[in-house]
Amino acid sequence: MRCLTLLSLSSAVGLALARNCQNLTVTVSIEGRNGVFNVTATQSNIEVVNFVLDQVQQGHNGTAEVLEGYANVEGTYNLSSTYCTPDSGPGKALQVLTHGVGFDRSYWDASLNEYNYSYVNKAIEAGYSTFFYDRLGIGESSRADPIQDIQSSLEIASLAALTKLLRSGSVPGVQQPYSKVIHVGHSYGSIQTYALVRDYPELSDAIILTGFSQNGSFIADFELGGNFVAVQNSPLASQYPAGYLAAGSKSGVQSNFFAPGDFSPEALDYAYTTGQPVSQGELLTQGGAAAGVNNFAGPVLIITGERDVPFCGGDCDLTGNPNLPNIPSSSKESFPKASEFDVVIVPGAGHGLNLQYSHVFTYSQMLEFLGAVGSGSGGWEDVSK
Ligand SMILES: *[C@@H]1O[C@H](CO)[C@@H](O)[C@H](O)[C@H]1NC(C)=O
Ligand SMILES: *[C@@H]1O[C@H](CO)[C@@H](O)[C@H](O)[C@H]1NC(C)=O
Ligand SMILES: *[C@@H]1O[C@H](CO)[C@@H](O)[C@H](O)[C@H]1NC(C)=O
Ligand SMILES: *[C@@H]1O[C@H](CO)[C@@H](O)[C@H](O)[C@H]1NC(C)=O
Ligand SMILES: *[C@@H]1O[C@H](CO)[C@@H](O)[C@H](O)[C@H]1NC(C)=O
Ligand SMILES: CC(=O)N[C@H]1CO[C@H](CO)[C@@H](O)[C@@H]1O
Repeated sequence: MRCLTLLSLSSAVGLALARNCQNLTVTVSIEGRNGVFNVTATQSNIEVVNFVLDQVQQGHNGTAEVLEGYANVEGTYNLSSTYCTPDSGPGKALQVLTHGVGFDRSYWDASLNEYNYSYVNKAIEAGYSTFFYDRLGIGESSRADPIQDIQSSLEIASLAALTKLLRSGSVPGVQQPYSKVIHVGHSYGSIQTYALVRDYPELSDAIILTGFSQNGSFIADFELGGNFVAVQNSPLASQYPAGYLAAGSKSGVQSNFFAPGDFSPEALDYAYTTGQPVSQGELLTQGGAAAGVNNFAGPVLIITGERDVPFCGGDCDLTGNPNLPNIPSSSKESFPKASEFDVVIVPGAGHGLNLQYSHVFTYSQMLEFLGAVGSGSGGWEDVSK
């Protein structure tokens, strides 16, 4: 299926932005070293809350307490995706976008307010192609066991396999191999992007980690604040098996993704009605996945809302350490070889950056960063590399 979308832009120039988008199914054959957990799929809201309470006990590692060992999980899975180029043809580089918990790939191209919040539109306008996909187990992508299969390791393997296919021009519908690929994540998608370039540094030319830090002290706020219920008791019941947790209320979504004063009620409605659940396997494995020294040698931008709950406990600027300007900056030590390492804190923003008023600032910072690191020899349009 192919379709041309014409979008009127409220930009100063008042031009019509033409983009060419196509939905694609990409099949990946992958293997991950997953945890084996002594956990059963939650069947009721009470079991969901019990699961969360087992995860968040202070001084405990709830994951280690149910970990029995590791096993290789392998399989062939479909990733439901959307590929967009400027109307004029393939962009100067391809941005691969990985969404976080609570959303599917539409997070990057929200129809809210006539696509006014769409990051994809901004990236296309700046001359990039974009590829965004539903993570394994989410949205229209393949399902598998939500505890033993849908975990960080297998999902990171899927992002690596997808990137290799895109780089070699082996995805039917993607007209050309891209020699320059940028990876952008949000939240859990940033965790996976971090792991991707740690484990396969050659697969990316630049990364942007949005809604991210490596400080794991605040994940309990997110798990409790989400007011999670069993997916069986949510509007998504027919689309997911037991073992997924869904937001139990709009207030849970507000606590986790929106900061006071930075959003419209319509944006909160949109996030709630388009929301997607999280698997128990993901909750068990997200904490440990963005650890370890990262020898990625390309440019790195971390951009996080000042009032981000899961990664900053609601205040990224309060570190108690005069040498650390904000919590995400502690990742500088994790990237000893990065050619560029920048951190931007979005004033007044919560965790769900793309759906808040501050998205205008967020996107301009992201695209400015890419413009700066992609200029000159070896830059995005230089295909000699
Ligand atoms: C791609 O799939 C999404 C999700 O099903 C749908 O909303 C969208 O309209 C499709 N886009 C195109 C270009 O077909
Ligand atoms: C699995 O967990 C249950 C409690 O939830 C416990 O009774 C059982 O002994 C555990 N099994 C193993 C093999 O650890
Ligand atoms: C992937 O999707 C194709 C159709 O697009 C289908 O034929 C195939 O069975 C699917 N594979 C899996 C692993 O779901
Ligand atoms: C908790 O335990 C898991 C499994 O051993 C490990 O991967 C993770 O890094 C640990 N988390 C912390 C914060 O120590
Ligand atoms: C996380 O951030 C808090 C607040 O700045 C700080 O007290 C704590 O030491 C940090 N933890 C880690 C593991 O960096
Ligand atoms: C990305 C974008 O164009 N955002 C605009 C959405 O609409 C608000 C006001 O309605 C503008 O301030 C943003 O610039």
